Amino acid sequence: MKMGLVGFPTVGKTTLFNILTDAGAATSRFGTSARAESHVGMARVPDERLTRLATLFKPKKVTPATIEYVDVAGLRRGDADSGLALADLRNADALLHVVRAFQDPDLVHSEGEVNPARDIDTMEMSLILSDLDIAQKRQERLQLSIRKTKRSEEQKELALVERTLAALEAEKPLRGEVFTPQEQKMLRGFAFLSARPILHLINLGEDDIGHLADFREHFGLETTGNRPGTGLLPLSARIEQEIAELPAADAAEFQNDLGIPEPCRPRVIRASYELLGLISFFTVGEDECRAWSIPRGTPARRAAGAIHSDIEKGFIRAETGAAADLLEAGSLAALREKAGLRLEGKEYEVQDGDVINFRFNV
Ligand SMILES: Nc1nc2c(ncn2[C@@H]2O[C@H](COP(=O)(O)OP(=O)(O)O)[C@@H](O)[C@H]2O)c(=O)[nH]1
Ligand SMILES: [Mg+2]
Repeated sequence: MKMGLVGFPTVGKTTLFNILTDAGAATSRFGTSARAESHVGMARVPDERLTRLATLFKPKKVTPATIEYVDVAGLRRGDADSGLALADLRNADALLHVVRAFQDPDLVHSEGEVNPARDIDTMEMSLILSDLDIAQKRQERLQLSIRKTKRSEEQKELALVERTLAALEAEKPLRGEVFTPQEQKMLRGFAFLSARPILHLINLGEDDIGHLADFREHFGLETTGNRPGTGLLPLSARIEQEIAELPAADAAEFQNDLGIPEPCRPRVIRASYELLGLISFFTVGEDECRAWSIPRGTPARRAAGAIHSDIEKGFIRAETGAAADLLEAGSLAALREKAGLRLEGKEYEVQDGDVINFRFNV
């Protein structure tokens, strides 16, 4: 799964991208041009359960779940090139919007004075306008083509496109609209950006770090997080970057002094995972302990496909237990003895934290 970082220039996107992925991309006080290349990096999803399973099995290899982050060049309003940056985002499954809340008199903000609530609305509006453009073009084409041939599929699609247009013209992001699975399939090709779930990261300054707990009231964001498919999370990229560069003991002390309960890296990655609607199941053994990502609600047989299509095709049963129970029992044998392992069929809905051994025919 892929998350795209969006945001105005010099708001801290690349700083954050580096914290999340260790990719070491260059930050800039001047903002990158819209033609600059995007950075792509992988983040390992921190999972206490996997760490503990690994101490139990001592495998040769421990493989966490991952999320891909894409840091695209900053968007400038009215910039003809911003279409390019947006195009880069259309492959992303969800968006991470970095919002500047830090003050820095030497660093001019492209949107004027620092105002996170305004930036969030402006960014949403850019996404809506870009989708509107796509929907209008499609509407015109469909109308032309229907005049010639009157194909019923095209008429169905036109009705759907017009529904999206109505929402977009009312300045409503598409993530708030309800579409049937069939409609979602029809819409997939449009890659509408306002339909993506979005996580707004409020990048606090050194002076504002005391507002980690009350940032909503402080910046007038009381209701923003209640919008559909929308998450909100405060952090200070600059401080986190400094913490990441310190030796572990000093880092913990510095973090404590500032009143930061937990580093932002695991918080952001976990929030991303949640926003993407993902859960993890585990496979365990002496060779490898591994976390696998699947969308919440995935039946066992399809979940097997995350590992290999042959296991999905030849699926017989899923021998399943909970990681917490396995950790408590101390071994698979002990868990089996306590009747903590069940045989589940293909329709079983895999739960977050399941440890699964798939039985299959090849
Ligand atoms: N004062 C301050 N500066 C920051 C903070 N976060 C990022 N910056 C600075 O803003 C500039 C742009 O950061 P960068 O991550 O390249 O932003 P991007 O253009 O959004 O990718 C760099 O000089 C950063 O050091 C912050 O929390 N406080
Ligand atoms: Mg950048």
